Amino acid sequence: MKVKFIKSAPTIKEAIEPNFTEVALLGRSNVGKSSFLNTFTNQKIAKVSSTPGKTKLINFFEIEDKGKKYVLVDLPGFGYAKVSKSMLKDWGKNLDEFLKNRYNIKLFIHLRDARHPDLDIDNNVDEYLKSFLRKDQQILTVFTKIDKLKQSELAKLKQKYPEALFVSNLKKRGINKVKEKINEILWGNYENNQTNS
Ligand SMILES: Nc1nc2c(ncn2[C@@H]2O[C@H](COP(=O)(O)OP(=O)(O)OP(=O)(O)O)[C@@H](O)[C@H]2O)c(=O)[nH]1
Ligand SMILES: [Mg+2]
Repeated sequence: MKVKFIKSAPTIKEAIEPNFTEVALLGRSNVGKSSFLNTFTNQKIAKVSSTPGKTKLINFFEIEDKGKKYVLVDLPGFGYAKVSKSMLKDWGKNLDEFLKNRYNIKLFIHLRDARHPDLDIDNNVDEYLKSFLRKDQQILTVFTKIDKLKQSELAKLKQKYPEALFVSNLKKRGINKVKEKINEILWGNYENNQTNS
């Protein structure tokens, strides 16, 4: 996998041109989004910190995996510690418009903390995304910090969320499955892709 940092945009207005298929990465602040980016890209590309709410910019990365390119959009973490009903309030109207109108986003990756799988704020985000999800878009839930769970707890979580993926950024577990899943969602199988292009 090749990774190229493209840009940090302080606001949506400074987003890059929507020329590539995009994968939007979102999650509650402190969920391990920056850590995930680092393990995913195998580079120290994002700052990891113990002070939540560090990442305020929208970061664009060009990913080349198995000869295909997509752009990973790292969105600011939302709502640390406080549960808010409205994503609008937390994230700002601009981000709301961006998420709804950015037609080249084909996949939303929603990171959730395996230790706190049922937070209102995450459920709200899920509902929010589903409220405008188009037919050509998907949501992939990825639980982080699975190294903090007992085997039995992890088994339970997997049972409850059969569609989700499970990673440990710390132990570098489950990351390849996420890559494979992204490729599968974006490009389907090779034959399909050939006939479409
Ligand atoms: N045990 C464990 N800790 C993790 C994992 N991923 C991240 N952490 C820790 O969780 C804390 C937050 O990680 P970050 O990657 O900075 O989280 P973030 O979501 O980018 O946070 P903000 O940018 O501050 O919103 C750090 O102390 C990380 O070391 C994981 O898979 N397992
Ligand atoms: Mg971060």
